[in-house]
Amino acid sequence: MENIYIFSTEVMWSGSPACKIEVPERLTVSHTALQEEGLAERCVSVPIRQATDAEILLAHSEEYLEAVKKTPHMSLDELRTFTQQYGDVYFHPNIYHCAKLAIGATLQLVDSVMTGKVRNGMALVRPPGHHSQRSAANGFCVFNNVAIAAHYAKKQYDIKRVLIVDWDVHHGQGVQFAFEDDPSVLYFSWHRYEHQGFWPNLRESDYDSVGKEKGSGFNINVPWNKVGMENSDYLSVFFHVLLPIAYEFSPDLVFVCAGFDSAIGDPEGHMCATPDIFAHLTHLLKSLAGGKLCAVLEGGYNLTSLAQSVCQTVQTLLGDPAPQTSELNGPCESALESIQCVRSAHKPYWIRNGLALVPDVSVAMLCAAQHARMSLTNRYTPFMTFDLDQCVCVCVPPQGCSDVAGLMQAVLCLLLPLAYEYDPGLVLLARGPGSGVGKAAWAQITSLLQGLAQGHTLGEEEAVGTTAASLLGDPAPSLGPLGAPLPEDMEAMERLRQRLQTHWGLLQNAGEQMITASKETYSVTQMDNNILEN
Ligand code: Q6P
Ligand code: ZN
Repeated sequence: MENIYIFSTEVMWSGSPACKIEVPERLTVSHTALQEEGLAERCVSVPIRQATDAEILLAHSEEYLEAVKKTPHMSLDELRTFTQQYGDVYFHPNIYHCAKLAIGATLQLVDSVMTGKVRNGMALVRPPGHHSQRSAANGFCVFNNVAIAAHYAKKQYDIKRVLIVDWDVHHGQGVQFAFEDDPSVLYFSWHRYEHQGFWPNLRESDYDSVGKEKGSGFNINVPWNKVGMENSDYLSVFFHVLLPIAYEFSPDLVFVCAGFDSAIGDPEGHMCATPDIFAHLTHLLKSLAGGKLCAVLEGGYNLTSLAQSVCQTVQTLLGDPAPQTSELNGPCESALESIQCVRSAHKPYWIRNGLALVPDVSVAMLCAAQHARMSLTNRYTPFMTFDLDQCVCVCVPPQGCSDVAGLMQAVLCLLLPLAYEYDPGLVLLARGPGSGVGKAAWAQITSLLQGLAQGHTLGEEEAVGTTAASLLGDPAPSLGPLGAPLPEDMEAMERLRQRLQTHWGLLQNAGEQMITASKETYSVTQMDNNILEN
């Protein structure tokens, strides 16, 4: 099984004076870069097709489809008038044709992934889709490629839960509106917002739009209220917002609205995240849904940054190790504020943390050995250490390990942030005897940690089978929807997170006020002290 990419060779409008950035070169530079990096030849190329009317109608009204159908026959004047009823979109006589191919390519990708022909893939298409609504074009988008594809996948393959991750720098309000009251589709978007000062300037793009009715809790907006967000800010949101919820949700299929205007140098986004961050974002998402991931191009207007980001994404989809991260620290103040707001808006629905973690043990090997020796009587059993000379030792209580929900929340909210910031050269994986960590959870942990140390991971003991499969790039099996961890585990983890966040910025997920309030609520127990003294 291999990865695929799909490339629409049809050239869309060129040189439209109205639109200086959404240009055909976006596709050609991406494609050329994939060829030059030797990535294109490692992919399976799948023929594209046109979408049918019935498929378009999965997300659009009949009136709107009929109206767009007329555009190829319009005069330039008529096109201009037609265009003016929508926001920031430019109709060209050829765009209806291209839009049908963009959907068709996306659906071919879904079919290839769902039938197991390939493991995952990326569709390089124009025009993009995430702003398009039931009866309206918007923001360069005619039809909503990903919304149609999500409907299509649910219908065609009897899928129960779909996750859509929109890392484009603009809010995909079209996708939000399409699934707002639908609990079977979880939509996540981060976007440049600046307190509603940035396009599309919608009140509905803020963190408090969490979904409606039955879909409450299934819409996640992370507004960026400042420009200049960096790798640490993006990772923080993944660790403290998206991944904990996504694991609890347990999707059967993941879509990425893969816009790269969230990368450095983009004239729209004005963000500072580097192209290699997309390797990590991709890697982290590959652990969900048994690796079934469909990335679909949206924005990205700095041609250099775009091409590099596309390569990072495809390379990671192909299973190459993600590049080493460096200089990670905590999120900036504004990002932290957004994270805190989203987390509290979603508290009623999600975000349940669990378990405990031991920091800062220079004699971690001793500690690990000691814990292993005492594993029958000791409440805590180490399950992993990393780096040789300055180890960090993470421990989980035996009863907590059978609680997969708690274990995974600890991994996502404590272990990953800490590990990413620490930036180890080597990851050693060890499951102590009687740790209680099940095979599936272990595979997940192994797979997630392979985003570190350029994938240099050493496993050991009887977990060899699971670890080896994961090291070979087999997707970790899904754990299924996770329930709530034990309350005492949640408290223990929150205490430790708070204590450690002064040294590890990536552990931060709340502002000063919240930290102080929680400190009063929780007192340090003797058990915690024992662990820390060890
Ligand atoms: C940006 C429109 C408006 C400027 C103010 C899938 C990709 C995108 C499109 C952004 C449209 N700029 N008049 O769409 O999200 O990158
Ligand atoms: Zn965009």
